[in-house]
Amino acid sequence: MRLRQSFHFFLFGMFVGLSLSGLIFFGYTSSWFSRTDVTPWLAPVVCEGTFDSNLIDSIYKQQNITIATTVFALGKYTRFIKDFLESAEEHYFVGFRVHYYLFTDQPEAVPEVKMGKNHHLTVRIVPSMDRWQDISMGRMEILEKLMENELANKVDYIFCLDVDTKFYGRWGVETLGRLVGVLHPWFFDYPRDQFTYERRQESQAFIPAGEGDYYYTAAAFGGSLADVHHLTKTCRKQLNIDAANSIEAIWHEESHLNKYFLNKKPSKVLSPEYLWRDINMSVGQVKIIRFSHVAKNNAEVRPNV
Ligand code: 48C
Repeated sequence: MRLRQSFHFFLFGMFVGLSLSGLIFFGYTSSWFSRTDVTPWLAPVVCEGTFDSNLIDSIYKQQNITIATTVFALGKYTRFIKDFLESAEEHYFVGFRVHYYLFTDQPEAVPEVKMGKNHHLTVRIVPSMDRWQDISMGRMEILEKLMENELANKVDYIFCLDVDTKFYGRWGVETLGRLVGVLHPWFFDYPRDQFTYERRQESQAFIPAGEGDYYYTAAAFGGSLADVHHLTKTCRKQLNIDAANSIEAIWHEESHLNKYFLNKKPSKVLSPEYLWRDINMSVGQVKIIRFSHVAKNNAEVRPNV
C-alpha cells in the first residue's frame, strides 16, 4: 500500500515540476516578463486595448467624482484656448463632472465655449511674465495654492495640462489614479541614457546617470488631490532652492517632475497616446492619438526666446 502511495506522490511531483517549468519557459519565450503594459513596479501603462471603456465608465459612474483640470494661457498662448476647450468638451471625461480652472493674464481674450453637462469653467487672472520659462515653472506654485486654498475636499482628482494642445480621441476615467504620469512623446522609445534629465548635481532636479525609469512630460500630469498637491509643493520648493542658487534646470519644472517621479513612482502611467507630438508628426508607434501638442512657432508665440 505504501509503495502505491509513494508512486502516486512521485507522479504528482513530476506533474507539478513539468507544468511549472512549462510556464516559466512559456513566459520567458513569449516575452511575458518584458510586458509593456505594466511598469517595473507593476503600475499599469494605459494605452488602447488595455481597458474596456464601457466597463470602466460604468464603474466610475457609480461614484460621484469631480475632476479638476488646470490650464494656463498667458501672453500669445491665449490663441490656443478655443481649440483646447472645444476639443476637450468632445473627448475629455465626457459624462463626468469636470471643473476647468483657466489661468490667464488676459481674461478678455478667453473665448465663449459651450460647456457640456456638469462641465464648468472658472477663469483666474494671473500676472504676466516676460520669460516663458518663468510662466511654465510658475505654474507649480499656483497649482499648489489652488489645491491648498480651494480644492481641498471639493474635488477627487486633478489633471494639469498644457494649453498648446488639442484632443483628438477619448481621454476618460481609465486615466484616473492616485499619481499619474504621462510618457513624453519624444523619449518613450529612447534608451534611458538619452533622456534629457537634469545632470548637474547643483540642481535639486539632478538625476545621476544609470538612474530613472521613464522620461515624463510636464505637459500633462495628475492624480488624487493629496498626491498632486504634494507633487506641486515639492517641485515648487525645489524650484525655489535652485533659483536661490542661481541655477535653472535644463527643462524647468519638467526636470523637477521627473526627479519627483523617480522617488515617488506614479501609480499609473499613460502612454504617449495621451500626449503626442504635434499632430502632423507620423503616428508611428501609437495606435491612436488622444491628446497632442499643436504645431506652433515657438519664437513667434513666446515672449522671449
Ligand atoms: O501660457 C503660456 N504662455 C507662454 O508664453 C509660455 C507658456 N505658457 C504656458 O506654459 C502654456 O500653458 C504652455 O502650455 C505651458 C508651457 N509649455 C509650453 O510652452 C510647450 N508646451 C512646451
